[in-house]
Amino acid sequence: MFNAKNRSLRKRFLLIFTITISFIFVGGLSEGTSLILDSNEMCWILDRINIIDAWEITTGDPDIVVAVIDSGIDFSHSDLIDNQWINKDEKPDNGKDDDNNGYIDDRFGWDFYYDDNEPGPEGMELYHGHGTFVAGIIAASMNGYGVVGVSPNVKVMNLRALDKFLGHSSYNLSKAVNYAVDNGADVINFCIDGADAVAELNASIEYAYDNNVIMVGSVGGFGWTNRRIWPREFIEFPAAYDEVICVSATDYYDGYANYSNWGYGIDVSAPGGELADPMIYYPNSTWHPVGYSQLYGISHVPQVAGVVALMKSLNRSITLEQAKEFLTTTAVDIGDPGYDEYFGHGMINATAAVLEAAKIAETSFIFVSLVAPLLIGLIVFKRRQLKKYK
Ligand SMILES: [Ca+2]
Ligand SMILES: [Ca+2]
Ligand SMILES: [Ca+2]
Ligand SMILES: [Ca+2]
Repeated sequence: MFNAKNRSLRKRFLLIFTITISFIFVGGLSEGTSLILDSNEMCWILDRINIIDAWEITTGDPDIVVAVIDSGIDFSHSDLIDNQWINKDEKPDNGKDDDNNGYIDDRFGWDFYYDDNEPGPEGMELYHGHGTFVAGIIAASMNGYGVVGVSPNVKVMNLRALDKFLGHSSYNLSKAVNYAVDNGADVINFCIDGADAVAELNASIEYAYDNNVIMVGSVGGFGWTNRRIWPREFIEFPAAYDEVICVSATDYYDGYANYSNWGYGIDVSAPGGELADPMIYYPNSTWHPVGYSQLYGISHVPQVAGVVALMKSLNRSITLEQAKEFLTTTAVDIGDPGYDEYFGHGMINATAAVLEAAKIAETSFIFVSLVAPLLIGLIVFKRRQLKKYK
């Protein structure tokens, strides 16, 4: 009698548990995001990649981290200040490596060029504009002013590896990649070309891949080079690695940007702007030392990295292979019909790609919320039955 009552209580508990968990997860997934968006924040590039409806699904999870390996980011910028990755286990300015990661006082990332703990501006150096611009394309805040990034709620890890002339050593790049992996990055953005595939960098790229850190890079190119005059039919490292999603740049009219390299191996394309009237045709983003600026040729990579960050926000375990599949199968075909050597599979479609990622997220939510509790219930039931007949 007592046992039967106990059993029915247990069954009832399992049922309530299952229903509650289901509502928590289904509720969490379908909850709409309130958008505080001013239409002036929307640069034309965001229309081209069809982002608006993706933001109804997610504007990014603050636990997702995109490492920007670049010239350093000015996080005192009011449109970026909320999205700075902070190494919480590291106490600043005490001269100690509190989290024991090999870097002293790396509260806000690391400067791999000067090998110090200040990756952002220490003065008014213009070269920090590059990294600041990239960070804004990824994650400028949706706050009603300035600009807005593709994934405005994720965090950006500031890893400076470029020198004052935006050049770099592949050795510093490899150290920055290792740092990103070891300190919790989910995505790495390379607005960098011309790296050498040295052994250290090969190993770091493999290390990031093995730890499911998704990397995005540029096919490469020089701003002043017209491809018709000086053909540049090759993909530069790090984008040339199989483990890095390779992105080419489009112009204002969705044509091929004439400063960009090309070649088979490009996965997708995204708007990079063009060498014409800057006020109309250049993408707009956050800048250092002042406010905002227009620049062509570097926005294509961070837009794709931002979309990958949105996908990871729905399900952190999404792999490179899945991210590539979602991006390439939903891309809008431009240029010659089908895959081509200028646009790869085509212009990214942020909303469609994020919807694909949401399907995976739903499947795992359904497993956790419905299937898993039922399985547990079944096991408990079977065990009790076995005990009864012993
Ligand atoms: Ca440290
Ligand atoms: Ca410290
Ligand atoms: Ca803003
Ligand atoms: Ca095509």
